[in-house]
Amino acid sequence: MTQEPTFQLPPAMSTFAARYDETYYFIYWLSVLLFVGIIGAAAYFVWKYRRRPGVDAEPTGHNAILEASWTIAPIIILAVMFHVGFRGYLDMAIAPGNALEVRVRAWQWGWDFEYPNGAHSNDLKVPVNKPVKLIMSSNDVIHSLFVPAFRIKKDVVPGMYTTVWFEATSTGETDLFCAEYCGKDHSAMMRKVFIVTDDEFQKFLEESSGPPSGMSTEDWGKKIYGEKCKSCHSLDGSKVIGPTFKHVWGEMVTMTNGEIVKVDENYVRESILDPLAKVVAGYPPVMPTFKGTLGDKEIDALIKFIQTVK
Ligand code: HEC
Ligand SMILES: [Cu+2]
Repeated sequence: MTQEPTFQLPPAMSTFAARYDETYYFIYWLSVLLFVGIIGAAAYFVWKYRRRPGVDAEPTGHNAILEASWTIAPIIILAVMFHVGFRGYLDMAIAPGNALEVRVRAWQWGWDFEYPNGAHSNDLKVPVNKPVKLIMSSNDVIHSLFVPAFRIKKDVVPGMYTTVWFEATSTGETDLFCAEYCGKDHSAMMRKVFIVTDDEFQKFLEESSGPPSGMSTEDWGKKIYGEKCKSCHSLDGSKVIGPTFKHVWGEMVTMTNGEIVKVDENYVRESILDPLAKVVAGYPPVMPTFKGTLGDKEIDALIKFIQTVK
């Protein structure tokens, strides 16, 4: 659920927000209390011990219990503040292992978000109720990714990677800023974050993927092969972990259960999405499924490419 913004804080749309806001208000109200207490006491003493005719100043003694308590009490309060802050910092620093990884590029002046299937976007799109880890770098100067509603902010630095993670708790949209003054159009680095359901997110991935501009479908298939399949499938006839792709298109292949299958669109597609449905005789059933990592367009490109491996 979106928590409405308050006078001081933006809407709360991530799992971090509740604890973050509690810590903020704890420190805030403590500061108010100390301000009122200290200034109030000072004002009262200024009035009480004002100079009056006939009253002489006397040396004030000293009070060991009072002095010890105003030393020890702040130490305890500061230790509590440190503890709460440090725990929150650790939780925010380390993303859960199952987090969706999105690569972030910042430059003067814009953002690019790249998703696991190679899709790109200029606004950040994420699924609701799922941890998302941003792996960020910059092409030029230092920028900083800031999403107030998620309570996250992290510098984006050239020549290194920084990471930050969050889990959105409600669908909707919110703002993303650059929070590090980075030149003339720094303020133009404002983008949207769209938080959508898992289904909508998968649909977005499918739709926004496709070959990089200027690349043919076939070459794109070859590129995906190089990234995802090459370690197990050769192009030159040699047996690696899985069968070679050389001449495989149109072949009749024997499965472990004796079934003979023709290598066509449907078979390749099934092999990619559900590798255990048909296992080639003589090979271990070790191929991972690419369901969720490869969309229809990628699978079509791979098929196009496999057809050409002669
Ligand atoms: C970890 C190794 C591994 C990876 C990575 C892998 N595969 Fe496989 N693949 C295998 C093995 C082993 C088999 C044979 C057993 C089987 O059918 O499951 C196989 C079988 C196949 C088959 C059936 C081949 C035939 O001769 O009948 C196809 C098609 C296929 N893989 C496509 C792909 C594509 C496309 C990718 C990349 C997106 C890929 N594989 C990634 C290990 C892998
Ligand atoms: Cu910037």
